[in-house]
Amino acid sequence: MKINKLKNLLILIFFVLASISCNNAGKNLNNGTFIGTGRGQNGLIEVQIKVEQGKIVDAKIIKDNETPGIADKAKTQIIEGFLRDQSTSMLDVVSGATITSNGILDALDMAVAKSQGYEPETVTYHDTMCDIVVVGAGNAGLTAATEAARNGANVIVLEKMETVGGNSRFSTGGLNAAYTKEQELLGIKDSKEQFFNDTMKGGKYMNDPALVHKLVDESAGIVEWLQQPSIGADLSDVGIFGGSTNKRAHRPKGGGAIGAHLVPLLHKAALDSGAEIRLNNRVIDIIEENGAATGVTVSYSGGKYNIKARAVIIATGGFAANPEMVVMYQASLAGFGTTNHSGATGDAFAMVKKFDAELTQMEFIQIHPTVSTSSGLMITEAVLGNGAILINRTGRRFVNEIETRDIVSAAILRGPGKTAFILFDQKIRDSLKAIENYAQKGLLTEGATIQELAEKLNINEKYLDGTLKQYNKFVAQSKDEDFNRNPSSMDHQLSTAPFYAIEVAPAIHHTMGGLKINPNAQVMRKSGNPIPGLYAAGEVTGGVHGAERLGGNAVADVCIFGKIAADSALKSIGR
Ligand code: MEZ
Repeated sequence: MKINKLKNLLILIFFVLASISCNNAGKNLNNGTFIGTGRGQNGLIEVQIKVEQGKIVDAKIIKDNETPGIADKAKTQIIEGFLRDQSTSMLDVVSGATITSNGILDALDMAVAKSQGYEPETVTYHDTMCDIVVVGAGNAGLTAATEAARNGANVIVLEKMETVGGNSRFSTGGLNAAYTKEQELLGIKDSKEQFFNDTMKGGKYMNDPALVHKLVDESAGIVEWLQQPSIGADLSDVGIFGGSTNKRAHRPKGGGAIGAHLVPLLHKAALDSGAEIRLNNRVIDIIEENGAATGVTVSYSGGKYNIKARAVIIATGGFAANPEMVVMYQASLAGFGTTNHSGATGDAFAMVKKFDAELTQMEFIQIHPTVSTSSGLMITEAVLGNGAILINRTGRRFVNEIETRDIVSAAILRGPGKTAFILFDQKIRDSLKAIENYAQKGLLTEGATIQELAEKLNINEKYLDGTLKQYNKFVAQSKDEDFNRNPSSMDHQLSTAPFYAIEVAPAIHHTMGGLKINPNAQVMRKSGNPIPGLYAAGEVTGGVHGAERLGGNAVADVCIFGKIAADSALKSIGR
């Protein structure tokens, strides 16, 4: 137990340092040669790093079975970036080679962690028991673990990856909540009813209304819960994403990325509350006795073991990084890249078959419209929400930029070259911290004037100039006569030089379908009854978002239903 606590602490320190600054990650390194492994497209990838005087002086891939071609670009680009930054924290996957890229990044993380004294292989696990097992340490799992442990349950969290955070590590946008103190302070008028209606409309009314009511009703509460001093989140800035009538996406001051903010805080809160987090521990089976979930079987580098538990919470995320499963449910998405981390492979679905659990709406898979074509990095919808426009290669707007993602993605894919440019000015850059991350990565094309930008983008400058004049007129009159864009996302005229553009195209982002749950986060059987002892939260579930999820509703979903799953599990065990 002590070794696990120490391990958790070391990982937490590593994660916090890595998330504060890419340069800090090198400060704790011990000299020597360290090997790390990650899972690529065709098996394990092995990397070796060399540390001298606390600095990484060499890094190379020493074993892999990746298919030559685009994977080579990922190998070169990531290793070069890693040596330059001395960390993986600011590196992105290479478009078209997501699984390979994530495998290399995971392997480098492991080698760095080892150079900091963390040796996962030294820990041995045995059969054990606890009150609540949480499967997955993204924000849904970490929220559930925090809530369960601080209410007295003995909690073990099992995470198959090397680090906590799952996809939540990459979420940038915000957490949708209505009727909050933060909105009131900013003079934003909103209502739970409007939030409910927007979410149902975005989901094409295919959502489970009972789950949406729960999401909406608990949203202001979760903003408070996350901001309580013992967790310490800052959700004081409020923006808007596609499909929302009002500004309700809560995020850190200045528009910083919400994932990098919440993951370390929830990780620390879970550990402080007494939850034990076991990384590199993959759940391979859920134990069933008389129809109830009573524990899990876990696989790790030292073998297999069982944990008996009084309740199991599944928080394993979606399946957007499993191309076979994506195509099985939605053939039209063959060949699309993904914004997801490599662990989002939908492992839970096979494990719940024996319970006769119902899977719902698996065919509803979201593509995010604005993923950088040069880096594969998702460009947050907050850039559009804060006032940027989308233009095509003729320099013209072609869609209401803050429509739902299916509509914006389809419009981009209909256009010339199937890509578009997000265009904004210095004022919008100043309004959103997340943009600095894109600037540091060299994703911005900059023009001192609109003419210069047009030239760099190879776009007719007269058309581009005309587009901006027209859009600025719409901002001034607070009415978009061309595409009827929501004026809440038209705060600024695009007139403050310099001007910027990022080329983007759609990629798979979120799997809306999954385990059917009731509003208490109990997993449902096909018969319509809840499965005793089995709870689920976050992207592994289906029904909250219907056919299309609104930006900002995922972070709300994972935190709200993570907490609900814990509360229901606590109740079932009499805590
Ligand atoms: O909820 C999301 O997926 C989201 C807001 C993503 C983003 O564009 O930042």
